[in-house]
Formats: sequence, structure tokens, C-alpha cells
Amino acid sequence: MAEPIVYGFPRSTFVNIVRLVLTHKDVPYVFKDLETVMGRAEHLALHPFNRVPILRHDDFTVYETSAIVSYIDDVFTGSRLTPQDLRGRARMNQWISAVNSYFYPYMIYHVTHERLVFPELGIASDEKVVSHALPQIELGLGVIERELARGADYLIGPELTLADFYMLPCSFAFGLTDEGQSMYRKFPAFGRWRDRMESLPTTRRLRAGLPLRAPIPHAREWATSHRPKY
Ligand SMILES: N[C@@H](CCC(=O)N[C@@H](CS)C(=O)NCC(=O)O)C(=O)O
Repeated sequence: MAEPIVYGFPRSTFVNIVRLVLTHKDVPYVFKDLETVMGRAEHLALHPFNRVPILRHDDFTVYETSAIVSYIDDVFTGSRLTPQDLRGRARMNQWISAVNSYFYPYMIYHVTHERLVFPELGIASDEKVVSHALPQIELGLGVIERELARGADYLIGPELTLADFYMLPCSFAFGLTDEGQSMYRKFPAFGRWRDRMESLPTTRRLRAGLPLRAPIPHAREWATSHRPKY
């Protein structure tokens, strides 16, 4: 079988979830950067909703990160990242959905875009978007903090699962903002989880292979297409 192909752009949060999982399972793969064709026919043929990542494995193409990482975990050998017991699996899926619904939108779409992505393109931050997001992020981090304060190393217990790799890229990017750095000081158990996740050989290996952070040219359009209006 051919090596799987991951399509995306290098700074994408969701693309990096997929790359972390492939790296952790030691699956060789090819990365195809779609930056210059985002939103064009070539991209939309792979993802009709105009997003990344997309995975191609031989003649099989799939989009949506949760579908992609479940497929990878099921199809490839290497450390299993899905609990076998049904309640553990439900708890993992609960966190995956929570990242999609309650963490990613506020940490990334709202704060990281306003504080990093837009200013890097010469677009001023919208303070209303940031102010609206911060209490939502604080609420989410409080929920994680209570979970982790019970003593487990990872989000759902003693074992690393897909849920941890789902949370990692959001927590990394938000941690690059001033707001992230000051908020993280209030959540010590979450800080220990972050240190543990950032120190994993998987995380170090992926980061070492990524290009230096550079502006995301196609993100210029997000200031009109995606920006919330308050
Ligand atoms: N529900 C999708 C969300 C993917 C998503 O929002 N990806 C972002 C990058 S992290 C994207 O494609 N943004 C491109 C754009 O909006 O132009 C998934 O789980 O894969």
C-alpha cells in the first residue's frame, strides 16, 4: 500500500492533530501543502466544505479530522490511541467533540486569529472578538483543570488517547498569545498536562519537522468570511 497523503496547510490546528497521530503511530506519510490552492477547484474536489485536513490512502479519501484519526488508529499498527472499553471510548469522544465545539472556536478562530494570524497580515485585531472569547476559554480550561486535578496524566485517565492529541494543537497556539500565557497560570494541572504533552517524543518529532511559523496568506479572507461580528 502507498504511504497515506495528508493535505492541508502547515499551521492548521486540525492538520496537526492528524500529523501528531500519524507520527505517534510511526506511520510514514506525505504532506501536501494546499496553501496556494485553498478554496480553488483542486482543493474543493478533496473537501467540498473548503477545509483541511484531508487524508488519502490508496483509493480512499476522507475528510473531517475525527473520521481521519479514527481511521488511522484502526488501520495502522502502533500504539493504540482509542480505549477498548466502551465508557473510555465515550469519554474520549466527549473530549473530541468538546474541542471541536468549545475550545477550537474560541482559542483559535477568535483569539489566535485576532492576536497572531491577522496582525501577521497587517490586519488589526478586533478587541470585541477577543473579549467575547476569553471567558469561554476560561470556562473550558476550568473544566479540564477539574478533570486533570483528580490525578490522571491524560485527559481521560492514565493512558494517552486521541483526545489528548485533539487538545494539544489548540493549547499550543493559544499559549503563544499574551492572553493564553496569563490565563494558563491559573490552571496548574492543565499546565502539567501541557508540559507532559509538549515533552512527548511524538510532539518533539513533529515540531522539529514543521517549517518555521510564517504568515498564512489565504487567512486574509477570513477577516471577512469567518470573523464573528459582535
Ligand atoms: N470540522 C473540520 C474542521 C476543519 C477546519 O476548520 N480546518 C481549518 C484549519 S484548522 C480550515 O480548513 N480552515 C481553512 C479556511 O477556513 O479557509 C474537521 O474536523 O476537520
